[in-house]
Amino acid sequence: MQLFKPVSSEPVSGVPDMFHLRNCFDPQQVFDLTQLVVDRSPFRHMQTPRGYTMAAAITNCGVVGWVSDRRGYRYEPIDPETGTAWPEMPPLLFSLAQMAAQRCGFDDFAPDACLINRYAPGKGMSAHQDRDENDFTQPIVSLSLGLPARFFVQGSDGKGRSTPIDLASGDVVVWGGASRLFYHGVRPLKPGIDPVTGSCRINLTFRKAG
Ligand code: MD3
Ligand code: FE
Repeated sequence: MQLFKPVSSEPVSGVPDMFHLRNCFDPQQVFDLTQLVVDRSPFRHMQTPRGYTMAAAITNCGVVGWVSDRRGYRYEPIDPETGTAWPEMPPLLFSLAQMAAQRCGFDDFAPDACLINRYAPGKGMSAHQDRDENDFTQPIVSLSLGLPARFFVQGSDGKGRSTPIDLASGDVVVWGGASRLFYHGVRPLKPGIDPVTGSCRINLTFRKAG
């Protein structure tokens, strides 16, 4: 079985080294693989270091998973909720992420972490950088499932005008290089019903953490 549908990768105008690959996997197949992860390490709302509760529910698969609590943000090999290792990254998802990266010029991407975010209607993610990984030469690959979302990218200082990107179920975004440390976020989700996920959006981000 092959998950990745060969597609064209469009450069995102105004954002260097960022690519949008539309409709490049079957959302039902990726949702089913995600469910296997969620059955073992359920979605939960983590606390931020400042004591807020994150709007998106999260879980992880892979050798390490991203966690947030009063002590800070970091990657951990053990799920703090279950006390055991995070579920294995499904090999089909690993190769989907690797092929998408390859298509955008990032060879040999070998993600060891996949952060899975789930958004309910009205929920989003405020502007932030992804900088808890050790090697910023490695890209990040994002898969969108379910309800559509408007994503924004703001540049390296988090100031100036933001570029909107509309993401649909089945879309992939790959970024690295000059845009790797750009500020970005997700606008609050509009309500709706998706045939695969129901009334939510799920995003998987594949990272090389270690
Ligand atoms: C562009 N997730 O988990 S993924 C995250 O849709 C996160 O759930 C969002 O941001 C989501 O950290 C967006 C797409 C994305 C991620 C990181 C980027 C785009 C980016 C970093 C720099 C520039
Ligand atoms: Fe991010």
